[in-house]
Amino acid sequence: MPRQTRSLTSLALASALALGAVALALGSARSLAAEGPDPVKARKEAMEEINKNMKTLSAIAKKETPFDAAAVKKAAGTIAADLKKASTLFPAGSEKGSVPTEARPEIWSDSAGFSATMASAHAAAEGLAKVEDEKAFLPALRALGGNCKECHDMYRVAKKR
Ligand code: ASC
Repeated sequence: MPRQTRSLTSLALASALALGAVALALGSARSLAAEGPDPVKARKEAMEEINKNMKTLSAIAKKETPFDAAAVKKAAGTIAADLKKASTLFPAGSEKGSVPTEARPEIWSDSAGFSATMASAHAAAEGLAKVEDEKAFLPALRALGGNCKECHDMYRVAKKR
């Protein structure tokens, strides 16, 4: 094969491979969008993990379990990570999902306010994770609980009683 033909052939081959890779990438992006986790489900899972870890922390507050800085760090660190994750799980268009949601429309109409309360809750969880002594534990837990409540009061549908 003349050298020029050979380089054209390898160019054609390289282009075909590159196009194939792009097609594969697009295909997997599309199936991710179609089959990827529902943000409503994912944010509910994050909130449930937060609730579970809040129970661990409130048991310490109620002296049902002894204060343990490592346990506090683990629970509050998990809550902080979940809050960070959850704050990305309210994209435009996720007002409804495949499961019922208690998210209020204010999350999207007042997204700056929503982001600010989420950021504040996240900071409170990080602060709680840094608590080393028992004296600082209750105030830090109350600060986080206050943030949870504030955000729920403004951005979560009121529970029926
Ligand atoms: C929790 C939980 C909440 C908050 C809130 C704090 O453990 O499930 O919704 O704490 O009660 O005020």
